[in-house]
Order: sequence, then structure tokens, then C-alpha cells
Amino acid sequence: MRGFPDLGRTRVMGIVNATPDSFSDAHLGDAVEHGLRLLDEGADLLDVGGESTRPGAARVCEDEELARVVPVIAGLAGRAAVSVDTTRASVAQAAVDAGAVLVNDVSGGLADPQMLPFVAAAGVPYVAMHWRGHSADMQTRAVYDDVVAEVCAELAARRDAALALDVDVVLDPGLGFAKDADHSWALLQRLDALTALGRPLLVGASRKAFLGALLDKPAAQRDAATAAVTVLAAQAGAWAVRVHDVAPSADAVRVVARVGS
Ligand code: PMM
Repeated sequence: MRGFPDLGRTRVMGIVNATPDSFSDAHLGDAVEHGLRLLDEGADLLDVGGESTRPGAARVCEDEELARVVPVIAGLAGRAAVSVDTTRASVAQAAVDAGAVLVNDVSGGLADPQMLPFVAAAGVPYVAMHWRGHSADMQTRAVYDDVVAEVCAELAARRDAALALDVDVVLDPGLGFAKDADHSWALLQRLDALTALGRPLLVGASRKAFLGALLDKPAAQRDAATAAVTVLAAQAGAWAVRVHDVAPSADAVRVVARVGS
């Protein structure tokens, strides 16, 4: 991965949601301070997003998304490796201009045809997540005969589209996106099938509903389960995990690395 030397362990990406309506934690006014706290707790990079992607969420307009993320990225870049969580090429462009070194696109390039050409031209690494449509109605697309095979095939297509433009691409199964709880568990069971796609893997399970459904716990009480998923991801050789509560995952990836995966 260009710009991301091997650390000998899974990276921890700390989530900085510059949104008023994220499902489990929102930081509009204090996003930079929140990001710096996550760095202190051991985050290797910070993922700044301005558009909530929780199931059912309505889209924010481009101007609003830009107004939310650009100042936060500018405030964190230089102090941290920052990624931008966006499906819009225009927002990715403004974020990279403000210092972002990675573009995290939950649509894997499907929402905006300009996204892959932009990251190719900019030469920034790119996360392509498995996606079947915007959050407003994505759960109607949670229909699979074989979720592991279908997610792998759809991600392979996004991988090939990125590689055709020489984009350094990370793949992500998109837990909870157009997936019910059983689909997310099935994918976690088969992280080997995802790493077999031959690209670095990012896993985002943090505080998601499938953890809450298992444990009957609200989002604020799902951090221990999130750390358990971090262990599974690290053991599977994931490149990074994307989490709200950084400290437990920062410890977990070091424990797994010490034992050897
Ligand atoms: N999940 C969310 C947002 N962005 N990006 C990637 N690459 N993978 C994910 O699983 C993912 C993501 C939703 O969670 P949030 O609203 O807490 O940020």
C-alpha cells in the first residue's frame, strides 16, 4: 500500500463522524478534538465522514458534506494520517486537497462514476466497500443465495475496476450494508474468502446492529464485542479495522501480532 508501510500488525482506523445523526456517536463541533483523543488512544489513522450511512439515513447535500468534513480534515492532517469517508468524488477531491491520504468509499465507486478516475489521478489509496445502494433503502437489497460468494464476486468486480486504473485498492465486506445480521456473521466467518481476493482487507464492525442483536445491547454497550471482532479480523490478517472506541482495538491488534496470526 502506497504511503502505508507494513506495521507487522493490523492498523486501527479511528472513526471521526462529523455528523449530527450518526447511529452511535456524533461530533460536529468537537470533531478535531475527538480525533486527537483517538490518536492518543492509539489510532493509526482517522476516518472523517460527514454523511451518516446508518440504514434508512437520508443523504446530505454536497455543500453540507464539504462544510462538515473539510475543516476537520484540515485540522487533523499533519498531525495524523487522515482518510475521508465519502461516496462523492468532489468531496474526496476537497479532502485530499485539505490533506487526506486515503479515500474510503462505502459505494466502492458505484455511487459516483468520477470517483475512481479521481483517486487514480490523485494517486491516493482507496477503500472499496461492498455496497448495493444508498442507505435510504439498502436493506431491501439484503437478498442473497450465498452471501459470501456474492459479496466476494461483487467486490472482485470493484477490485478489477480499481486495478484497471492502477488504483491501490483496499477491500471491505461492508458489514451491515445491504446485509442482515446473519449475512454479516457469515462474512465474518469467512474472512479467508475475502483476503483470498488478493488485496488488503478493512473490517468495519464497530457498534453495528448485528452485534446489538446478538447481545441485546444498545450501540453504547457494543465496544467489547467490537474488540472481539478486531481479534478475529487481526487473526485473519486484515489490513485495518474501523472502530469508534480505539484503545481496546489498539491493544487487541498488538496482542494478536505478538502471538502471530
Ligand atoms: N461503516 C460505516 C461507515 N463507513 N466505511 C467502511 N470502509 N466500512 C464500514 O464498515 C463503514 C464505513 C457505518 O458506521 P458509522 O456510521 O459508525 O461510521
